[in-house]
Amino acid sequence: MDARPIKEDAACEALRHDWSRTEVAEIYRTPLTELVYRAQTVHRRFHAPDRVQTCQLISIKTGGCPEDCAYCPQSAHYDAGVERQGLLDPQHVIEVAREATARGVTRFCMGAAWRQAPEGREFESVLEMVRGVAATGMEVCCTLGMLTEVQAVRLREAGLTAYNHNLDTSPEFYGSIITTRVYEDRLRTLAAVRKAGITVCCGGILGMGEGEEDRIGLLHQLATLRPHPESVPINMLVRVAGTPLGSMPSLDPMEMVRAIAAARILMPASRVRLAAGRLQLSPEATTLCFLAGANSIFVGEKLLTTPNPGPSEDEKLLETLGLKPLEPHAV
Ligand code: SAM
Ligand code: DTB
Ligand code: SF4
Repeated sequence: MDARPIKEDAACEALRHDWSRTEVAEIYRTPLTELVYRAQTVHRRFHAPDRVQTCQLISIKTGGCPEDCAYCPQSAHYDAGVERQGLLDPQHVIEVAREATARGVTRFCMGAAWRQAPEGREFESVLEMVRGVAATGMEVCCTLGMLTEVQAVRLREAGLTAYNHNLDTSPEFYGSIITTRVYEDRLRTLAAVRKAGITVCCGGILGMGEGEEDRIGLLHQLATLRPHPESVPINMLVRVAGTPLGSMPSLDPMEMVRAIAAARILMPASRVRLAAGRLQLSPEATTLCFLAGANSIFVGEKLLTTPNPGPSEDEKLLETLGLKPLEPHAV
């Protein structure tokens, strides 16, 4: 490897936040081999090309969510057969996190099927989980729905390092997927997270029936956030029976490759995560996603409620490709 990764702060000048939608469209529509070549070139300037961060998810509160996100098996508006589960016991969550560190996981993400983070006893329990997970030395991420500025500060004080809150799709397509909140609500929570000094994890979902223009619109929104989200999850829709998107036609995996490559070029210093949907990708398509600049995956048998490739499958893939998990603390 002749290109040394450069540090994020040193590279800040190279980062642009003023991308026009036309520029994003031009990048997205570049012939695929050229696009992947450009993305890989950028990737090597900013990141160690042989490292992939492994992150683990846990659903700390499952199902019964009042929002109507059309993709989501946890929405109370649909019956996707997800068993509801109240907030887990903090000690149990901390134990699962400790086990994850032993497997080389360096980021632990706690997800809750809430419209917004609650106040009171349940929020205190989440803070206890954050403190316990932070003590393992892993990056600690939560995704709890909308947050107030005060809640964001309290999470930061408990040791939260990242908050996941996805924009999901373009502003134009958003209303076809979710009616119980608006894009602006998402942006407001993202601003509260930033203000509290927590890093932002923000991305979207492909394969929901959106057009190419919507994928471009999502990338444009993400790449014009200032600063860029430190982590950008690109999810491929997991089609769950019982949700309105349960029988969507399958997405061409090359759209995942294009979106990841474009994200890498637009947000060079960010960690781009090949998130949900890996079970629907062949090893070859997954490899192309890594080549396009993805440098993080979720590991473990389950995402929040849906299956994910198991540890043996992932270990085999990473070994075949010669990719190594990110070292602890080497963020
Ligand atoms: N309730 C919180 C919220 O929506 O922000 C946190 C949990 S929610 C399950 C986290 C993210 O998971 C969503 O923003 C969405 O991007 C992703 N997600 C949910 N269901 C999915 C599916 N079926 N396929 C792919 N991604 C999905
Ligand atoms: C993200 O962008 N994807 C993860 C994480 N952030 C929270 C969630 C994927 C959920 C997939 C559907 C499920 O398992 O319920
Ligand atoms: Fe609720 Fe989050 Fe699912 Fe939407 S994505 S229904 S907010 S759990």
